[in-house]
Amino acid sequence: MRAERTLAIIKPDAVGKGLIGKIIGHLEEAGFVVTDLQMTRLSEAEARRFYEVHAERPFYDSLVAFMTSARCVPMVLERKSAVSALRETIGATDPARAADGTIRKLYAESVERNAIHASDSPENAEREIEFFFPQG
Ligand code: FUP
Repeated sequence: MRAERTLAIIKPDAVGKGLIGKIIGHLEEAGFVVTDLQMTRLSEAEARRFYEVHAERPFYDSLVAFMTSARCVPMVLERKSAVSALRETIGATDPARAADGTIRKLYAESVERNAIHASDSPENAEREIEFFFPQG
Protein backbone atom coordinates (compact mmCIF):
# COMPACT_ATOMS: atom_id res chain seq x y z
CA MET A 1 0.00 0.00 0.00
CA ARG A 2 1.20 3.49 -0.87
CA ALA A 3 2.36 5.71 1.99
CA GLU A 4 -0.24 8.16 3.29
CA ARG A 5 0.43 11.63 4.72
CA THR A 6 -0.75 13.18 7.95
CA LEU A 7 -0.02 16.28 10.03
CA ALA A 8 1.36 16.32 13.56
CA ILE A 9 2.05 19.36 15.74
CA ILE A 10 4.33 19.18 18.76
CA LYS A 11 2.44 21.61 20.98
CA PRO A 12 3.83 24.47 23.13
CA ASP A 13 3.82 22.44 26.38
CA ALA A 14 6.09 19.74 24.90
CA VAL A 15 8.32 22.26 23.09
CA GLY A 16 8.76 24.16 26.38
CA LYS A 17 9.80 20.97 28.20
CA GLY A 18 12.49 20.12 25.65
CA LEU A 19 10.62 17.13 24.25
CA ILE A 20 10.96 17.81 20.51
CA GLY A 21 13.71 15.23 20.04
CA LYS A 22 12.07 12.54 22.18
CA ILE A 23 8.74 12.92 20.38
CA ILE A 24 10.26 12.87 16.88
CA GLY A 25 12.33 9.83 17.91
CA HIS A 26 9.15 8.11 19.11
CA LEU A 27 7.44 8.87 15.79
CA GLU A 28 10.40 7.57 13.76
CA GLU A 29 10.54 4.41 15.88
CA ALA A 30 6.86 3.91 15.01
CA GLY A 31 7.73 3.95 11.31
CA PHE A 32 6.85 7.53 10.38
CA VAL A 33 9.09 9.47 8.03
CA VAL A 34 9.26 13.24 8.58
CA THR A 35 8.91 14.78 5.12
CA ASP A 36 8.45 18.44 6.12
CA LEU A 37 8.84 20.35 9.37
CA GLN A 38 8.88 23.88 10.76
CA MET A 39 8.91 25.76 14.06
CA THR A 40 6.36 28.55 14.29
CA ARG A 41 4.44 30.67 16.77
CA LEU A 42 0.81 30.75 15.73
CA SER A 43 -0.97 34.11 15.67
CA GLU A 44 -4.37 34.27 17.34
CA ALA A 45 -6.06 34.43 13.91
CA GLU A 46 -4.15 31.34 12.72
CA ALA A 47 -4.99 29.32 15.84
CA ARG A 48 -8.67 30.29 15.58
CA ARG A 49 -8.72 29.23 11.92
CA PHE A 50 -6.87 25.95 12.55
CA TYR A 51 -9.33 24.96 15.31
CA GLU A 52 -12.42 26.55 13.76
CA VAL A 53 -14.40 23.28 13.97
CA HIS A 54 -14.26 23.77 17.75
CA ALA A 55 -15.37 27.44 17.67
CA GLU A 56 -18.60 26.78 19.56
CA ARG A 57 -16.98 24.57 22.21
CA PRO A 58 -16.44 25.95 25.73
CA PHE A 59 -12.71 25.16 25.60
CA TYR A 60 -12.07 27.06 22.32
CA ASP A 61 -10.71 30.36 23.73
CA SER A 62 -8.49 28.59 26.22
CA LEU A 63 -7.18 26.23 23.52
CA VAL A 64 -6.38 29.19 21.25
CA ALA A 65 -4.59 30.97 24.13
CA PHE A 66 -2.52 27.85 24.84
CA MET A 67 -1.64 27.20 21.19
CA THR A 68 -0.47 30.82 20.75
CA SER A 69 1.46 30.95 24.05
CA ALA A 70 4.78 29.75 22.59
CA ARG A 71 6.23 28.08 19.53
CA CYS A 72 5.03 24.77 18.17
CA VAL A 73 6.48 22.30 15.64
CA PRO A 74 4.12 21.26 12.82
CA MET A 75 5.35 18.44 10.60
CA VAL A 76 4.24 16.21 7.75
CA LEU A 77 4.57 12.49 8.43
CA GLU A 78 4.39 9.65 5.94
CA ARG A 79 3.68 5.99 6.57
CA LYS A 80 1.32 3.26 5.49
CA SER A 81 -2.10 4.18 6.97
CA ALA A 82 -0.47 7.28 8.49
CA VAL A 83 -3.65 8.94 9.77
CA SER A 84 -4.96 6.03 11.82
CA ALA A 85 -1.47 4.86 12.81
CA LEU A 86 -0.59 8.31 14.17
CA ARG A 87 -3.81 8.53 16.18
CA GLU A 88 -2.88 5.21 17.77
CA THR A 89 0.70 6.30 18.40
CA ILE A 90 -0.34 9.53 20.17
CA GLY A 91 -3.14 8.00 22.30
CA ALA A 92 -6.41 9.41 23.61
CA THR A 93 -7.01 13.19 23.87
CA ASP A 94 -7.12 12.91 27.68
CA PRO A 95 -3.75 11.55 28.84
CA ALA A 96 -5.46 9.88 31.79
CA ARG A 97 -7.26 7.68 29.26
CA ALA A 98 -4.33 7.22 26.87
CA ALA A 99 -2.90 3.72 26.46
CA ASP A 100 0.48 2.89 27.97
CA GLY A 101 3.39 3.72 25.71
CA THR A 102 1.55 6.38 23.71
CA ILE A 103 3.04 9.86 23.34
CA ARG A 104 0.24 11.50 25.33
CA LYS A 105 0.50 8.93 28.11
CA LEU A 106 4.23 9.57 28.31
CA TYR A 107 4.33 13.35 27.91
CA ALA A 108 0.92 15.09 28.12
CA GLU A 109 -0.12 17.06 31.21
CA SER A 110 -3.86 17.46 30.65
CA VAL A 111 -6.59 17.38 28.00
CA GLU A 112 -5.52 20.85 26.84
CA ARG A 113 -1.76 20.60 27.33
CA ASN A 114 -1.59 17.25 25.59
CA ALA A 115 1.79 17.45 23.85
CA ILE A 116 0.81 16.64 20.28
CA HIS A 117 -1.88 17.11 17.64
CA ALA A 118 -2.67 14.60 14.90
CA SER A 119 -5.12 14.92 12.01
CA ASP A 120 -8.26 12.82 12.54
CA SER A 121 -9.08 11.90 8.91
CA PRO A 122 -7.29 11.81 5.54
CA GLU A 123 -9.39 14.82 4.39
CA ASN A 124 -8.43 16.87 7.44
CA ALA A 125 -4.81 15.76 7.05
CA GLU A 126 -4.67 17.28 3.56
CA ARG A 127 -6.39 20.48 4.78
CA GLU A 128 -4.02 20.77 7.76
CA ILE A 129 -0.90 20.05 5.66
CA GLU A 130 -2.00 22.82 3.28
CA PHE A 131 -2.49 25.14 6.28
CA PHE A 132 1.15 24.87 7.38
CA PHE A 133 2.91 23.85 4.17
CA PRO A 134 1.08 25.52 1.29
CA GLN A 135 3.95 25.04 -1.16
CA GLY A 136 4.46 21.36 -0.33
P1 FUP B 1 -7.72 15.32 19.45
O1 FUP B 1 -8.17 15.12 18.03
O2 FUP B 1 -7.38 14.06 20.18
O3 FUP B 1 -6.61 16.35 19.56
O4 FUP B 1 -8.96 15.90 20.26
P2 FUP B 1 -10.19 16.85 19.86
O5 FUP B 1 -10.28 17.05 18.38
O6 FUP B 1 -11.38 16.33 20.59
O7 FUP B 1 -9.79 18.23 20.53
C1 FUP B 1 -8.91 19.13 19.92
C2 FUP B 1 -8.10 19.79 20.98
O8 FUP B 1 -8.97 20.51 21.85
C3 FUP B 1 -7.37 18.80 21.89
F1 FUP B 1 -6.13 18.48 21.48
C4 FUP B 1 -7.30 19.53 23.19
C5 FUP B 1 -8.46 20.48 23.17
N1 FUP B 1 -9.53 20.10 24.10
C6 FUP B 1 -9.60 20.78 25.28
O9 FUP B 1 -8.77 21.65 25.56
N2 FUP B 1 -10.61 20.46 26.15
C7 FUP B 1 -11.53 19.49 25.87
O10 FUP B 1 -12.42 19.26 26.70
C8 FUP B 1 -11.43 18.79 24.64
C9 FUP B 1 -10.43 19.12 23.79
